[in-house]
Amino acid sequence: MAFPQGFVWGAAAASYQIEGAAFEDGKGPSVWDRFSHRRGKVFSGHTGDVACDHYHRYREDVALMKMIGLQAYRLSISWPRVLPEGVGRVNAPGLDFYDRLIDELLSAGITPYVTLFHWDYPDALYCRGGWLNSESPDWFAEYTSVVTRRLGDRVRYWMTLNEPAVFVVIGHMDGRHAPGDTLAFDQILRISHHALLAHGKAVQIIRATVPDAQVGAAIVGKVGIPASDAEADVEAARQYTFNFRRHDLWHHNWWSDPMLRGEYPADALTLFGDAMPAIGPHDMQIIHQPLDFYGMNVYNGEYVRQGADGMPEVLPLPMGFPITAFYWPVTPEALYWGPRFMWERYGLPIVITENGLANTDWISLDGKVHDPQRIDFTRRYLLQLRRAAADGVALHGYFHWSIMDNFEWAEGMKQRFGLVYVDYQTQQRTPKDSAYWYRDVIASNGATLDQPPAL
Ligand code: IFM
Repeated sequence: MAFPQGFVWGAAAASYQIEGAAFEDGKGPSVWDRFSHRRGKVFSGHTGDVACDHYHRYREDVALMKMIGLQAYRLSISWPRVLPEGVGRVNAPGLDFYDRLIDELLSAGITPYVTLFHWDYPDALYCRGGWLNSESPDWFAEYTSVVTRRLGDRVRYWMTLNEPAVFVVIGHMDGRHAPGDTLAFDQILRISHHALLAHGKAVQIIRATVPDAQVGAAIVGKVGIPASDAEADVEAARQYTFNFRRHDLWHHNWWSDPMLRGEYPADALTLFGDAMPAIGPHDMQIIHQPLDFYGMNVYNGEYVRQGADGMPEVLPLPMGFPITAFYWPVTPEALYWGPRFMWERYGLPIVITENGLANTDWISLDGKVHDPQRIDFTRRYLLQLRRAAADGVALHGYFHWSIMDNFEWAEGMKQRFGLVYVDYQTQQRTPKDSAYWYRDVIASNGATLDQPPAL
């Protein structure tokens, strides 16, 4: 059985994680350039200064994408590479890089899907208050306009923000990601509101500058997986996914209800009370812009049943449950229930903007990289996604995270997520077994998922 006709097969990466050239060709510093150089912030002092050197090796990387048969590639733009001070002066060599990359992709027959913000925020703007500053949505709108006016004649698919829950909370409240702040919850809600306004303004700019644009965002959040087929457990998993019981923003609908319904979830507003920032009379209208697809990053979920008190209850994982090198549980059903719940709630075609496995891959004595776990992980998840399509969920496409090993934020180069192995000393690329396996999956539009892979 194949995926629906027209389903898009891709892979993804992000600017700071692969580009390198962190201080070249007029690029301004980002908060990640600063943070990764602070002692003790990133595993073993790793930085993205060079990363995969994609800035210089993008032609080789696009050739690898073509070899794998990717139909689409999700990339992100480094804001300070394009606008070193975040606003104002445009850095021509920075913009030229993306111009060349897009042309290279198109000439390889690969459709670019561009994310405007995947966390490398201009340090110059951070020094002006960053996302706390009420001007920050306008800064993002200005940046968006510079990018879309240059690339919009060739790029049709756009995403505004990647995983706002992560850069807002892990970056500004937990301090484990750049910029490394530990702000109070009311400040976090203010940042979150500004990020949503930035999204809305950016969508308006994209619509005004790109003919026939297809626009979304890439959201991450809890996914409840019903512990059984019983309707009570399905409902408990749905409630767990969408209902607010604690002061956390790790719910899809914290971001997507304002974007797609023009309102914050009512239970969250009650719970957060006075911590909420003042909301301007037109704010929700600005945030609530029509979108074309629902982008979601899915790595795992939690098994939920209806508890004795009628409330959702998360089941503890049994001892020895499969986990990735990141210690994330392997829960393939998340790629069934996540898309299904979002489709039910928002009615937009789903794009899996990220999904993949962190592993401890290395080059074997035979010179190849054998990664049977990645193949098995991806096969299990994709079979669940295909089940969602069979059950009527409209699916647009799937982007594997990641095309190549890269700088995994606070984990540095410790976690390898790539279909292509990168030797960070030599910058040599080696497609892993999973790259060849994924090539066959793409070529068959998913039909080969039924065949046990030759391991
Ligand atoms: O590498 C990250 C990516 O930047 C955002 N989503 C999750 C991935 C794996 O942690």
